[in-house]
Amino acid sequence: MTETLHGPVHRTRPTSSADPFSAELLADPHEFHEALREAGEVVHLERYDVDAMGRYDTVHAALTDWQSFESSAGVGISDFRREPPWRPPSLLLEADPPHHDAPRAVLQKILGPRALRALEPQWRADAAALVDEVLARGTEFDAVTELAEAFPLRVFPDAVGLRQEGREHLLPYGDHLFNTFGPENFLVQHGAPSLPEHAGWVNEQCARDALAPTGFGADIWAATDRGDITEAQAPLMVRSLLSAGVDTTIHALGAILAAFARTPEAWAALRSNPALARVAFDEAIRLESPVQTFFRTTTRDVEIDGVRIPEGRKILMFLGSANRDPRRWSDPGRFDLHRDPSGHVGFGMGIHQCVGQHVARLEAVALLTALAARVETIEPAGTPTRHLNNTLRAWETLPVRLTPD
Ligand code: HEM
Ligand code: OVM
Repeated sequence: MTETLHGPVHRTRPTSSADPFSAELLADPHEFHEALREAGEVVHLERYDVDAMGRYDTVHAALTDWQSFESSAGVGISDFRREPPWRPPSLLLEADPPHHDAPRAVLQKILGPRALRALEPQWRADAAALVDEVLARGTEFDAVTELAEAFPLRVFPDAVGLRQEGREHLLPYGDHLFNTFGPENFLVQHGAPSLPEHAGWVNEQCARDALAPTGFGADIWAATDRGDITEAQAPLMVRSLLSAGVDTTIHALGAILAAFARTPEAWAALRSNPALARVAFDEAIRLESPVQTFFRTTTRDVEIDGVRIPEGRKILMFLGSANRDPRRWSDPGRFDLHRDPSGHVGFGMGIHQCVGQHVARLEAVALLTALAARVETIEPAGTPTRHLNNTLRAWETLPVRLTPD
């Protein structure tokens, strides 16, 4: 803040009339993000009367300060203090300490790197089998359906312990959920009629006796036997896996495959050094930010760069903009396997940082390693099309041509 002889200077924040949830800006947000970052640390969005952050430092600082920027009033545009949430709030995503602590500790252990080591050999074998099957059918196809969707759907529902019947509900449920973090626009209206059937199935799968005796779901229920969480908490925690664990990884894989298809030198680098798969995953998350935005709510008056934000305001944080802020990243629009993408906020930051990121990373590394072992080149075979979502950045179709070796 600027000090003068007369005391602190209070600026009025810049404003924007743009609608970040319009079809136009969802399809192509980058110019808007740049304008947002250039306008200032905090920008008022007139259309929704919320405040927005697009710079890396500001977003990072707010994500880390959970005491001032809470999640329990909802991390979508809806303010749970004023309107009832459409589903019982998540015990992770939509909770603050101390309520957040126990569910977080339990899930963190179940989804942690040590626990996942047991799954790794099977997931690598599944990835190799999928790549073989896909290549046996042909070398030109839609990478969204054949790879980005097919692989997570092959491994994740089994890892949770879901039954076979009804798995087709997972993707539309997640897609609608991520839409509901935004305003009640065309996307929410389009998905609303079929929500009850998807949500009904998802909620039924959270019961102890609906889940296989082993898997992430059973692990959550086992934590109730130890008294780490209550029996009332377990189903909502299983719901978190089914809410956050499918669409996110599908769109992350889409982002990775699209990045490689348009950056042949990166594919060549991965081929000669498959250990680059991990950095490729995080670089693609930084570049594309499959989860573009989340809100917070101020718990007190906060002052940022001389601008006062009152208590109880909804703040829209643009993770995707922070991840391409030239103040933090050099040549931010470039997919570069030789940069260090760590510190990106594509998984958030602080106490809510994605608890499923090791699952997502393992899926991506398994699939990329299997592809790199069998495929010499990957190139675009047509114009990819976007799938619009109020929160997610996604491909609808991604036509590719592969050259197997
Ligand atoms: C939290 C992104 C995969 C479960 C988050 C957050 C982000 C995120 C940005 C922070 C939300 C916030 O700060 O308000 C992603 C991306 C993924 C991914 C980009 C894929 C590449 C997964 C998977 C799972 C999962 C596979 C489950 C297996 C969760 C849960 C939370 C969370 C439960 C809430 C954690 C908390 O509030 O403590 N994720 N996620 N995510 N993620 Fe992920
Ligand atoms: C949850 C949840 C739902 C959507 C996203 C998310 C990205 C978590 O129900 O806990 O994290």
